[in-house]
Amino acid sequence: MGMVVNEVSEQTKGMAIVATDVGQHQMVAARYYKFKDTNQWVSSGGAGTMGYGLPAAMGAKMACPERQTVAFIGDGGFQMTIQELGTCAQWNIGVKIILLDNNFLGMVRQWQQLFFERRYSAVELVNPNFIKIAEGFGVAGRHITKPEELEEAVAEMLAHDGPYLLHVSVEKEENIFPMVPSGAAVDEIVLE
Ligand SMILES: Cc1ncc(C[n+]2csc(CCOP(=O)(O)OP(=O)(O)O)c2C)c(N)n1
Ligand SMILES: [Mg+2]
Repeated sequence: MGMVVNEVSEQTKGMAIVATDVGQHQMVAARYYKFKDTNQWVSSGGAGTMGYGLPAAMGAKMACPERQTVAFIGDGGFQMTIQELGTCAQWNIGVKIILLDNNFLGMVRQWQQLFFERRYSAVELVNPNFIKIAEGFGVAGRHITKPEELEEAVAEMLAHDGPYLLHVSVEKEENIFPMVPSGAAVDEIVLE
């Protein structure tokens, strides 16, 4: 995930408006995007409203149509407002969606792994074909699975005129740190 955010950061020179959904990808985006300006970060923070990422990115793009606007979204939260792809197509809202797909409700899986001895419950996702869904709504896109494809795929996405879905299959059980365990104080932060 970090590699993907880093590539987008490099190719947008740290100047894109960055929206996120909620979960591991949100923390990864916060860590690895090298922000160069103010008012670039559109995220629900600790409020944790899954489904926020895509509509938030659309609003930002409509307010600043001349700015490159990217949205980092997880495979779980994307499915909460995926129908907004139709709005993107209808009004040609040129948001660039980077779907970081780990086949899990990753943030919850991480907690179950670290604090409940990997007793996974209701965190594995059986996902639809996201590119076909985008196609159905009239939104262009591409699915990549290998690091070698990343640089060119990000360039293609950024050069595309109009909304675009870049579906990236990532490591399924990657963890993101630092994190503060539930009920713990900030000085009990877990670094790795
Ligand atoms: C509407 C809503 N339901 C449930 C949650 C609890 N929650 C926080 S992160 C998360 C998992 C998100 O999974 P995904 O969108 O795939 O992102 P990932 O963590 O895998 O990057 C869940 C279920 C939430 N924040 N909001
Ligand atoms: Mg996920």
